[in-house]
Amino acid sequence: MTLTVHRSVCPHDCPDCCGLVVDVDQERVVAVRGDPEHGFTRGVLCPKVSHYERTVHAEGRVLTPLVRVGTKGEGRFAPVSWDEAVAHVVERWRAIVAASGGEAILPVSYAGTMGLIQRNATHALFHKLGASRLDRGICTPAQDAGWKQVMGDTPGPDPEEVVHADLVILWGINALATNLHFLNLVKTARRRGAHVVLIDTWRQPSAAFADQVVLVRPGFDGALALGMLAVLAGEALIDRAFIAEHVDVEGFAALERVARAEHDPARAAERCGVDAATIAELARRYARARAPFIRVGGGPFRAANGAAVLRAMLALPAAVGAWRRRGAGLLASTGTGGAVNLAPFVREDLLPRPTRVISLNQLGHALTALRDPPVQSIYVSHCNPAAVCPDQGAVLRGLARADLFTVVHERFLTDTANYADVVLPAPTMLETADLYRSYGQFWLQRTRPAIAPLGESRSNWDTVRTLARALGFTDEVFQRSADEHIDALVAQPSALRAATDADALAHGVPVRLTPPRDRWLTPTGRIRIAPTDEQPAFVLAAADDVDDETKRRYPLRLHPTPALHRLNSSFSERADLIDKLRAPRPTLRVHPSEAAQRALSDGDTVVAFNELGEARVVLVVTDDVPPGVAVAEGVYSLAEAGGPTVNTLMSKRLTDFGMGSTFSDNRIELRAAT
Ligand SMILES: Nc1nc2c(c(=O)[nH]1)N[C@H]1C(S)=C(S)[C@@H](COP(=O)(O)OP(=O)(O)OC[C@H]3O[C@@H](n4cnc5c(=O)[nH]c(N)nc54)[C@H](O)[C@@H]3O)O[C@H]1N2
Ligand SMILES: Nc1nc2c(c(=O)[nH]1)N[C@H]1C(S)=C(S)[C@@H](COP(=O)(O)OP(=O)(O)OC[C@H]3O[C@@H](n4cnc5c(=O)[nH]c(N)nc54)[C@H](O)[C@@H]3O)O[C@H]1N2
Ligand code: SF4
Ligand SMILES: [Mo]
Repeated sequence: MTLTVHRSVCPHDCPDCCGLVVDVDQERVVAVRGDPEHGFTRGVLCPKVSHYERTVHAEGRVLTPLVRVGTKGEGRFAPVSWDEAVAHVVERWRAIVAASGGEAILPVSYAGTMGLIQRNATHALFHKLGASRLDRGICTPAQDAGWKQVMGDTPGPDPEEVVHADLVILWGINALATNLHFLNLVKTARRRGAHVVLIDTWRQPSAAFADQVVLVRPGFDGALALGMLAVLAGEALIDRAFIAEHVDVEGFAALERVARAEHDPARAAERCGVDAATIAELARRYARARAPFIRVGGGPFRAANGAAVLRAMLALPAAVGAWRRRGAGLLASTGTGGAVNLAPFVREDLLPRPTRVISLNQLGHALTALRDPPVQSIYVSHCNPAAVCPDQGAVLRGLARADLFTVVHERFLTDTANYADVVLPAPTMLETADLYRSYGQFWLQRTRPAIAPLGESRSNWDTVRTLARALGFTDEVFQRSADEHIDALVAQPSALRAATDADALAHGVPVRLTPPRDRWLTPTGRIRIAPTDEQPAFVLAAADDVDDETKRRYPLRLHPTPALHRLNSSFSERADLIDKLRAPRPTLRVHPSEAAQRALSDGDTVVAFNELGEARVVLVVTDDVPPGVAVAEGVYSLAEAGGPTVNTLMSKRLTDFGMGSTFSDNRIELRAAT
């Protein structure tokens, strides 16, 4: 056996963005290991990716183009050549554009791969076609919007500095499953004496690594943050010198007044469910810490008041002047977008006119209700909307439409691919070239294929080029290979890359970005705490704002959350990982009192329902979840669930800012399955 060794990067939607070392024996990947020379991930991988060769060479890989021979959803296909598949797609698209205009076509893509080239490959083509545009805001745009309102374009703090923290607050993040390498750094900090607090709605698995667990009422983190601020203000724990120098003084004073007048610990406790003494103690501990580091996840911001909640949290590091101290601050996303300007690749200028924008969170509505023109074709790439979108009932009704022409570019026959008219075969990241930046650390890395694309699979970008050629598009953007685009992208100047070694980057070595640390990238050059136009009352206005009748009918707040052995809907091809899941079938975790009230027991198959639909789940009765909350771990396929999943219970409602999903903000009721 003659092994060749290659460097690569994990492409999944995970803040860690691990560096990989790949062993190849004659076009067969035999091992995937962590890259010990990667400064953030240091040779460690999660259990999903440490045997990625099993995914690359999985039996279920789609290796040729396919056309549907069964009914939609059934997943019966026959192989065809690329030429036939492409001719069929182009013929249908030309007819649709001629009859209804480009907006009748909608590209649907998201985070199956995070590589900048493959993830953004489809934009130029669909801009050129004049298609409808997708707003991809299924993940954390409300969090991003809240950050932007307060911190502008300022990058987040460096997660590697958390080892210097003496207080770490994991706020609505399931780090054991979702941010493993950061959690390892938190463990180091803890060994050095840091106090670790977990603030969540349930005792999730990361609680094992915390000294203190604070359970908050879903949606009321803003009330908790303002309660803490009221204590800081009342007990003279605010860093006035920092405020005077770095913060919008009037805005802060306004928020402080509101906090003191309306959010004293007693009132905050009533709202957020954390007792007043704990709020006060947490505030004092925060103020007295030398280096308090807050790491937030996604859960608290996938709610109607998502952006407002982050704004309230961001008042805390400003109040105590944490930002200027090593190992302190608040990390939501590292904000490395400035490292690579994608405009020359995405080519928004190719749009003949500004076409309509459709939210990925409202895909079901778009496919079933939109007119002028109705959506007549979708092109799905690195996304599995049938499994991951809210309002799943509408999504599946839409995908089942006989007159919807659906093209899916995929590695596996996913729930979405099963509804396709045409499936095109996609490679894994080990078969393509790309450039990776992370949203959870500050490393940038370029990759080249470790093996050739398996079977007839073609990368997202090569597929776009194939389609562009067949459509007669001759623009230069479509002429260049992925590597040529990467060369051009990294040749552009960027402040974050100013100190990086271009040669190392070119050779696939992970390189460190250096974000500016000396200023606030806001319009005023100061941290902007309380936007005068959207006053602090906003924090509570939208928290759990449903009427009493709805609360009575649907008493449980549903919290979907990732599973350690899945990455969103990915990895269902892996029997070894399914065996490791906490449950092979979808479960719902509830408190013993909730089960008892409904005469339900642990292990029962139950129906979870609300006005949107019904999903069958296996009940797990546990003290880890407080009354009033129901936790659904992991994304399961329709086949695994035996029908609709909990996504059918999630509404298409959007967040206060950023058009984000409201996955954490849905109510349900349970009954025994008959
Ligand atoms: N119930 C529930 N629903 C959720 C969530 C949850 O926690 N629970 N999380 C939500 C969140 S936060 C997110 S971000 C979304 C994620 O939603 P998605 O981004 O849709 O989910 P993934 O499973 O990461 O990726 C989708 C597909 O991309 C394919 N893929 C991977 N690489 C490539 C490639 O190079 N080319 C092509 N063409 N395809 C590729 C994979 O095979 C996979 O089927 O899900 C959301 N939905
Ligand atoms: N293993 C694995 N890793 C993943 C993923 C995966 O599917 N599997 N998905 C990836 C993706 S796309 C994303 S976006 C991230 C998400 O990673 P996380 O942010 O860690 O996960 P979430 O489930 O979005 O939210 C974390 C916690 O927020 C809690 N929560 C919900 N509502 C509230 C609230 O009102 N207040 C508070 N305080 N907590 C609340 C949830 O109960 C949950 O425990 O993980 C990424 N990494
Ligand atoms: S999923 Fe996350 S932790 Fe696992 S290998 Fe990929 S980047 Fe690393
Ligand atoms: Mo996400």
